[in-house]
Amino acid sequence: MASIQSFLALLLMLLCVAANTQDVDQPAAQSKQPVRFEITLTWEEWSATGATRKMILTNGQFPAPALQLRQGDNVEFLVINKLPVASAVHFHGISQTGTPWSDGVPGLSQKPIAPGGQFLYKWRATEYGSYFYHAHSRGQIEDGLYGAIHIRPDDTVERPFKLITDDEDDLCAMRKAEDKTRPIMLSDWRQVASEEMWRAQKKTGFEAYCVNALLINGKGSVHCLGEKALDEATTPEHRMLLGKQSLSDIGCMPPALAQGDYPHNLTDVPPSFWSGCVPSQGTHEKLLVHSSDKYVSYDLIGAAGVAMTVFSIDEHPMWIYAVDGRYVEPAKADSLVVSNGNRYSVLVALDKPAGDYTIRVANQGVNQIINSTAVMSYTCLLKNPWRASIPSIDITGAPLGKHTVLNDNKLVPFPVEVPSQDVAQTHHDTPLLFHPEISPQDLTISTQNGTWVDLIFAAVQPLQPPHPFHKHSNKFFVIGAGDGEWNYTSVADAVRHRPGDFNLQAPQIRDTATTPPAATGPTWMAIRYHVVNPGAFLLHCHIQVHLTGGMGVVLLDGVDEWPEIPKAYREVEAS
Ligand SMILES: *[C@@H]1O[C@H](CO)[C@@H](O)[C@H](O)[C@H]1NC(C)=O
Ligand SMILES: *[C@@H]1O[C@H](CO)[C@@H](O)[C@H](O)[C@H]1NC(C)=O
Ligand SMILES: *[C@@H]1O[C@H](CO)[C@@H](O)[C@H](O)[C@H]1NC(C)=O
Ligand SMILES: *[C@@H]1O[C@H](CO)[C@@H](O)[C@H](O)[C@H]1NC(C)=O
Ligand SMILES: [Cu+2]
Repeated sequence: MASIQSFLALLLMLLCVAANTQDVDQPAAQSKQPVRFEITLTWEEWSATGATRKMILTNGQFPAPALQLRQGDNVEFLVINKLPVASAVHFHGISQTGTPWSDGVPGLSQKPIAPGGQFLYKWRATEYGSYFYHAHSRGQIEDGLYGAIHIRPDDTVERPFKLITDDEDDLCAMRKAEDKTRPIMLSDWRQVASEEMWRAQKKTGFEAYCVNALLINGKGSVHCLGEKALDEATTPEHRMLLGKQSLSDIGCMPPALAQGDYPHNLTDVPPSFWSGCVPSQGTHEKLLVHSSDKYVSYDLIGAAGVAMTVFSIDEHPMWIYAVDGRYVEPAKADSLVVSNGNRYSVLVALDKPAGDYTIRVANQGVNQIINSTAVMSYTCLLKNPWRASIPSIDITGAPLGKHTVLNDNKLVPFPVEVPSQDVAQTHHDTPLLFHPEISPQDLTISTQNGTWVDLIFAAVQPLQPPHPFHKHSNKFFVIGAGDGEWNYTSVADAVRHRPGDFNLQAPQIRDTATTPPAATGPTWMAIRYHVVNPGAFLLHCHIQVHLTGGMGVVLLDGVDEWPEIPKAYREVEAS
């Protein structure tokens, strides 16, 4: 009996492998030919939400086309800039090992690509998983330059799906779902272009922390929730900040809380900055699934400029199996927060009656109540009559019914990696938002190659939102976070005083991690990374208005092993 069972299991496995091979769209034999992409950027009218504005189109599309790669691929990515302004493209989460000149940060790793110019990025897809590419010039990410990247893991990389089930059939279906994983880009949209917002922010002294729509794969609508719905959704947290005021018609917190001790002037606030809801109906994203597949996999990509999105699919819990392009021990949840810059790969069992299930996205911050929807639709001829699916979250992202919210802090990498305890330097940086007096030296950290570095983020002002910090080049370990002031000389010192706030045994491995919110008092977060890739890399908050406001530092990694810049890159005038 046992041997028949194992024979069947083996047979299923073989069938699974055979089926997988058929799905492969590139030759199985790893060719060393680079995979070439070419994108042309243009500035054109586009109607993402039913309302038209000028946006950056990539090969005439928004969002930019997705890149499908295999681990180990050499990539050549040509950017042709037909925008009226300079630009550059960053490959978010790609380590750029040995190719720091292809990281795409103008003024740091390259010269800006001038209007009419082009630039050839060359890099190797050393790691598997979900990434994305986006503009890294001024606020251009908010004008629509972003597209998904998926790097299919090498066959030798162990998948974590055995931790979900030992049913061979299911495992096979999960592997197939992973091979066909599809991006869901979560982003936000404003009625006005980023440069106009920037001018308005400088003129008024106010940060543009509200948007006009949330988008799912570039699609959405401007939906005016109305006073009644907004009132009903207003939480005690909102009320505390609002005092006697109420949310604007776009669900936005009014400008009661001026940040920074410099002049503020409300006279020149452009329409739609805080208020002015003009409804418009765009297209609605529809994701087709087949129950015969048993599972579908999505790469949730946090491409928003400002919004911090809660994601859920009605009646469909998700197995979160990778974060920032690294496997984790799968964790089951009904909703999760996808912060700006993060990627979560999720498996969804397709075991519900055929029908249409609403995908819900909502902003989590107190800055604004705004939401969006898409639909996951089982392709089946017999699905009518259909009922509306049961909402899993409300318009503020709060869970409804019997519901598990992903506890991000409890995720465990698969496999676990343990960072060194031999730390060469500790940097304690207060976020630099709106601190123009800080000298350039304070904005630069120089490291020696091969050393380990601790970076402490202290959120000290009252009423700080969570800041999703993204590090360019290699991933880091999130080793600790907590409340209160950081008054320690090193992590080792802090561990002695507050061991419960640290995880050095199985820390998460990410390229984007979010500081705890500092609503009523200070908080901190500690990350540790190994300097392995000499070059100039940015470390910054991925909330776009925080980055343009100055919340970033430069890591001059491995200055002792600084690379020789290839002649071709040194000479690129990019014009
Ligand atoms: C506010 O801006 C307006 C328009 O630019 C200007 O006329 C006014 O003097 C400013 N007020 C203050 C207090 O600076
Ligand atoms: C936000 O959620 C509400 C309630 O579920 C829904 O009616 C509305 O269509 C959603 N907004 C958008 C833009 O999808
Ligand atoms: C930098 O250090 C890493 C880790 O020790 C090593 O693998 C790499 O080869 C070094 N790079 C250079 C250019 O020396
Ligand atoms: C650090 O601050 C905490 C309060 O936040 C205090 O209890 C502790 O004594 C301080 N530690 C040091 C080393 O100053
Ligand atoms: Cu921030």
